[in-house]
Amino acid sequence: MDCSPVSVEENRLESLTSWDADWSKLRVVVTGISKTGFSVADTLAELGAHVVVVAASDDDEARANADTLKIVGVQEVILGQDTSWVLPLVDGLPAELVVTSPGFKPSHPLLAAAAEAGIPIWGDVELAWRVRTKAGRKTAEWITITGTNGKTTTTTMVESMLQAAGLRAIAAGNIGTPILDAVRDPEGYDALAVELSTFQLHWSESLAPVSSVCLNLAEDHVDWHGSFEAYAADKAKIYENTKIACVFNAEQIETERMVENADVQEGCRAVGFTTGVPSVSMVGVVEGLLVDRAFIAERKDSAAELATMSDIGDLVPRHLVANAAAAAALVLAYGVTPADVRLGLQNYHTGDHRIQPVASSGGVLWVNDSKATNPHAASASLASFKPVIWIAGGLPKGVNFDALVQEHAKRLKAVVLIGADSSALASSLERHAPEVQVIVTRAEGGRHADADTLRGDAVMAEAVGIAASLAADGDTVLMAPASASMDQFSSYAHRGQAFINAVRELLESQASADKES
Ligand code: UMA
Repeated sequence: MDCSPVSVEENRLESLTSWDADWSKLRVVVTGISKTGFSVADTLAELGAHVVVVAASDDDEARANADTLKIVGVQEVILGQDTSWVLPLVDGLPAELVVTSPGFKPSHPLLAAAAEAGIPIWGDVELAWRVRTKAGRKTAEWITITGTNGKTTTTTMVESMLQAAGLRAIAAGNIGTPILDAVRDPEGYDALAVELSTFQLHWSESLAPVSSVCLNLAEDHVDWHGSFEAYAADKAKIYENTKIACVFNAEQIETERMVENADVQEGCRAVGFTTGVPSVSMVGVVEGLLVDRAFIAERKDSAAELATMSDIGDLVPRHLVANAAAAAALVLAYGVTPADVRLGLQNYHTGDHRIQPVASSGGVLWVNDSKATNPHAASASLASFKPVIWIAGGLPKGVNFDALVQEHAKRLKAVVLIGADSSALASSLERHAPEVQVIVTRAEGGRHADADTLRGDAVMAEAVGIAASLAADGDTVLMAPASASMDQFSSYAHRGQAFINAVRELLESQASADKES
């Protein structure tokens, strides 16, 4: 392989700042062939670039994507673990650009070789920013959201508020829809609610959002970034070049420091969000109302009502209030009215069985995330709470729980295992969270028979009872099984409903016992 320094035509990449620029025959290596890699290679092929895709995966999905990409004009697709370490040539010459999927660490040999050879590396988000303007299509403003926890909720709330204001808007980015898919929409959008991971921020330079937020900062993804400092530095990039408002967490000084150190556009303001009473230039909460003390003329001595807690939901945990305050600040900066902030919150639904608060009693929050049928989904909900009594287990589908347990061991107070056979999860817990108490329900093994779905209800009632005996003020009991439901329930909805019923029955019986005593 030739890794000698490349002669990128001076300024060629600098001039590539719109869809209509001259991308033809640009030699690009794209890493990854999943969501991101596919969207990047497809975009670049349409732009006339010469593209070689490299990915370690060689499964059916990767091969199907490779076939499609070749049809749309991608030069070559190289699949397989061993070949994925090597930076390939394009048209027999060194690449002029690498566009990487977020899953590739900067230390990955292919990226390290590109850096060594002086080849610029972008992420899909940098590419999307550069192609966002196109003659005959609307150019969307971007509202960007990052943070260790709560990104997806806040991004979805922003989307809902923008849509309530009658704008053509969509949530994209780390949330699941690749940003290039949103940018390439034929009609175009007025605004995009863009969830960004640090992996994506790391490879982004040119973004200039209308408003931006880092919701919070906690140790995460250190393996990818190399250190917590490097992770925090990439998170802070969210604020660079912001045009109107950098929104920070007034309860976490680190995010305010990021704003102070950011290079923003002339006139951009720092706006705080808080779950407490807001100071001037903040959105916060006064007597159960979400209020704006940042975007009203009389902010020195008053605040304007945006919404009530019941506009957000029946049961509103603190982190959801924080997310709503941040989302409100982001869209108010863009010019959305208070009435549309309220309407957006009213329209916003996390949906049944997806991180659904079920009850709050004696300082214990009960949350149903039956839709978390795999470790990744469970990870997202575990990340929202601490300390957690975790009800988990079920049909494991052969997945590995080690990474999930390792990542969240510190937030676990206890684990209650359901499922006909949760030995895989139990052994991960034994290895990676040996200090955490694990209690197994007395479920018998085997699949349920249709006539026997009551067994699931009994299992769940037992799990809820155990969790209640362990829970104390400030704890969250989270049912996020990280596994499918079919071993003991007819569906994830049945499992979720069993949890809801069991919690309600338990709390009712506790309340009547309290009354009697
Ligand atoms: N690959 C390699 N070698 C590597 C790593 C990956 O060859 O060392 C290849 C795989 O074989 C596969 C592809 O790269 O072909 C996978 O790429 P990817 O891991 O970047 O995943 P995508 O499917 O492209 O999804 C990514 C985000 N995933 C990650 O950042 C890990 C998705 O966020 C995002 O929704 C999607 O782009 C669209 O923007 C997921 C995520 O877990 C939800 N994000 C993390 C988080 O939220 O904590 C950051």
